[in-house]
Amino acid sequence: MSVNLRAVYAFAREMYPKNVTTDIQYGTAGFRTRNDKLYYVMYRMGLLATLRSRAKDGQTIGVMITASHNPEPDNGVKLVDPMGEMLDQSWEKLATNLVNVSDMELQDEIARIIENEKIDIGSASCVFVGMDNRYHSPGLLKAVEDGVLTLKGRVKSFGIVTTPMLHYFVVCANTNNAYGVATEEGYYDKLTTSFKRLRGTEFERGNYKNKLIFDGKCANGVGARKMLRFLKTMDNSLGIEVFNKGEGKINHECGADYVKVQQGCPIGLPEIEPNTRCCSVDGDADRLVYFFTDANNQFNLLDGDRIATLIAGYLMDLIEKCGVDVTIGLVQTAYANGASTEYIQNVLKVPVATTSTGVKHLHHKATEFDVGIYFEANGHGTVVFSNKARKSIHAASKNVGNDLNEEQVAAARKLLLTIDLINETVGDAISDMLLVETILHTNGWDVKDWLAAYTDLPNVQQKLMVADRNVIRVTDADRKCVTPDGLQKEIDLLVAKYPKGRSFVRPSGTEDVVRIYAEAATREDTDRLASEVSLITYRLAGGIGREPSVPLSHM
Ligand code: 16G
Ligand code: MG
Repeated sequence: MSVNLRAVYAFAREMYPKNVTTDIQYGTAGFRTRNDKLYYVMYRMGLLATLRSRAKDGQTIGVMITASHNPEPDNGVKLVDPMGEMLDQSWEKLATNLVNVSDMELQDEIARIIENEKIDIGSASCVFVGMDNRYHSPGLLKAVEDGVLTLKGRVKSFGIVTTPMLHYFVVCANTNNAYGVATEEGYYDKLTTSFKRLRGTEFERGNYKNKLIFDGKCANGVGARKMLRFLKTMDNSLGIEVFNKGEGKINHECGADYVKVQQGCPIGLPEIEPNTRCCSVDGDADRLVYFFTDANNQFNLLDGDRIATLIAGYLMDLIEKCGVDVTIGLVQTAYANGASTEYIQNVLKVPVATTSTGVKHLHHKATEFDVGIYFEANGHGTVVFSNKARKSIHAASKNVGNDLNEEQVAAARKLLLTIDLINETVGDAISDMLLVETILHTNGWDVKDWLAAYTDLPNVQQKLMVADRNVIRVTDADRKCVTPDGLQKEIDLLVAKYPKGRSFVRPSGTEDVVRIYAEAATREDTDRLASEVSLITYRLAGGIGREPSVPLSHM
C-alpha cells in the first residue's frame, strides 16, 4: 500500500485547520479543552494513532473521545495502547509536538515520526474509536476517523461507549479474544457471568441486603446509558434501583466527582431508608464512589480509599486460603486519606506505595506486585495480576500437584472468577461496583460494617486561581513543592501546628487551577489549615482575584 503524505496537509487545510495559537500538552487526561478548539487535535490524533498502530506491528490502538467529569462544553481525547494501558510516555511527547506544529509543518512532523520510529507506513494498522455522549462528540469522532483514513489506516468506530469499555475492546482485539469478545455484549457477558457465579443463589447474607441505589444520572454521562443497558443483562441477582434517569447537563450537581469533592448527596436522591447503599459514577464511568445517609441524617462517603481497602482485605484472605505464593501491594496517591494508609499498613499489613496523581502512574507501580491494587481517592482504580499470579492461581484451582485440600481449591476458583470480574485494563465503575457488591455479600456486610474498618480524617480540597499554575512544581509524588521558593517551608510550618495535619499543593492537570488538599484531626483544624495554605500559596505563587480568607483561630 502506498501512502501519500501530501494528503496530510491538504486535509488539515481544508477540513481541520488549526484554529488556536497557544500550545497545549498531552497530560494525565490526554488533551482536554473546549470542544471547538479540538477538531484539528482530533484529526491529528487519528494520524498519530495510525502511526502508533503501525509502530506496534499493526496491533489495535484505541482513541477515546471524552472529557470525563468536566463541564458540558469541554471535550477531550486520549489514546489507548495495545494492552489497554495509557499511551506510552515517549509517545505522549510525540502527541504534544504533533498538535503544536502549524498546518504547514504537519506533513514534515509526520515524516519525522515515521523516520525516527522506523515505521513501515504501508503496513497494516487498526484504530478503535469510542466517544461519550456529549453533543459535540460525533463531529470530533469524524475528525479522528478522517485522520486515520488520510494515512490509509483501518478504523472501527464503537459509537457511544464508556472509557473502560474501549480499553477492554482494545485488549480483546490484541489477544485474539482470549480476554473476552470485543463487543458491548461481550463486555457485559464477561462481567455478569463471573458476578452471578460468585454470588450463587443466596442473594442476601448476614447484614448484606440485595438493594443498591444507583445515581442514574452518572453525571448525566455515558455511564448512565450504559448502566441502564447493563442492568437489563442482569436478572435479580443484583437488586439495583436507579434514580435520576432524566436528562440534564453532564456533570451538573451529580456524579462521583461531585459527591467526593462536595462530600454530599447528588441532587435528585429520593427519600430512602437510612443506611441504604448508594453509588455514583463519573461522566465516562471510570470512577465509582459509594455513600449513604445514616439514622442521624449524616452523610457518609465510601470513596476510592475505602474501595481499595475492601478489595485488599478480600484478596488477601483468598490468597492466604489457597496458599499461593504471590506478593500483594496497594498503590495510592497523596489524596488518600491518612487514616486509610495507616489502616492498610498497620491492620491489613499490606505494603503501600504512593505515586503522582494520574492513573498511568498508579497502574505502572501496581504492576510491580503480583497482585497490585490501585485506587485514587476519587474512585478511579482496579487490580492488576501478574502472569505468575494468574498461573499459580490457575494451577491451584485445578489442584495440579494434587496436594491441596478442598477449601484451598475452592478459594483458588473464587479468585479466578474474581479476576474475570475485574477489568484490569483501567478503572471501570461498572466492574468495580460488581466487585464491591461481591465482597460485601461475601462478608455479609452493610455500609456501617464497611465504614467501621477505620475512621477517615476530616479532609478538604480547594481550588485557587493563579496567573500561571506552572510556577508550582512538585516532587515526591505531589507531596512537596519545589517552586516557588519558600512555599514548601511555609506549608511545613503550618502543617506542624495541627495534630495529624497534612497538606499539599499541586497544579491541576485538567483545569487551569491550583489544587490544595488538607486533612487534620478535626474539621475545624482541617478547614483552617486549608485556608492558611491557600493564602500562602496565593501570596507566593501569584494568586489572582480576592485573597483567600482564613477563619479566626478557635484557640
Ligand atoms: C484525570 C486522571 C485522574 C486524575 C485527575 C486529576 C486519568 C485517566 N485520569 O482525570 O487519574 O485523578 O486527572 O485531575 O489519568 P487534576 O489534575 O485536575 O487534579
Ligand atoms: Mg472519568
